Amino acid sequence: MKFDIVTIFPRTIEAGLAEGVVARARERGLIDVAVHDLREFTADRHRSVDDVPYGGGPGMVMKPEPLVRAVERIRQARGAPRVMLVTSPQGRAFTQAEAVRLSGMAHVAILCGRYEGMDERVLSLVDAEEVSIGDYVLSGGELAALVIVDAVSRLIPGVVGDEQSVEEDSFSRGLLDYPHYTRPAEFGGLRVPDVLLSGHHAEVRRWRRKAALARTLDRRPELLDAAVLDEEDRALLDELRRERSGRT
Ligand code: JD8
Repeated sequence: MKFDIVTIFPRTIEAGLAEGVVARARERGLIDVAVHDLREFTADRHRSVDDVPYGGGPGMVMKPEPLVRAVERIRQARGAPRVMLVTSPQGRAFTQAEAVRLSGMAHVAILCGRYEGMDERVLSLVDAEEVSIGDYVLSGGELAALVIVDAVSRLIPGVVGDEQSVEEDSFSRGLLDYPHYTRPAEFGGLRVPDVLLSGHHAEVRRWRRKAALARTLDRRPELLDAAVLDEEDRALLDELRRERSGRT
């Protein structure tokens, strides 16, 4: 899969791709990420990428010309991306479902915003979709682009060593993850739950499923509406709801 990222901070993007699962996928040729410095597509002596907003007001706006030229270069040199994304607080939510959709695309480009955002015309001119990684304010789109590349890359076969762990990732299953423990069996006065030391695989599975449901009920109850729950899950959830409502 090919990714192209356009940014005024190419070193931020390269730093974010330099280690871990994504770095290894890149080395192994499973993903091809090209990072483009927006300033290389400027035409003036000062390499300006921003200008004052029409209508006045605070801050600066990203000029359209360098962004459109960068996209034209990507299309010539790397082929036309199937999806063009602009990271923006105004975008629709980037979710695991969106990551799955993008992982089926051969080529995705991401334009990173800065300042107050981009001249609105860029979006229609390059046929871009605006996406947001969450309801908090970032200083620019670079970290959002890294989040998207990370989430999408892990879904490409071979990128994560253990395919089973990708399938079991909490948002793939629709529930939060269960608690994890490793040795020693007692640490800081806290013991690992006995069932995990018991070797009873069916009991372990049931305990983990219940713990995942309990956490989801406590912290993200809205996830339960969309989660795929079997008969046993519903029984465990009823048990938990009864426990929490004060009886037993
Ligand atoms: C792109 C500029 C900063 C936005 C003034 C501070 C995504 N989930 C997300 N939160 N924030 C962003 C994001 C923020 C950005 C840009 C993405 C470009 N800023 C600006 C307008 C108001 N600030 C994001 N994805």
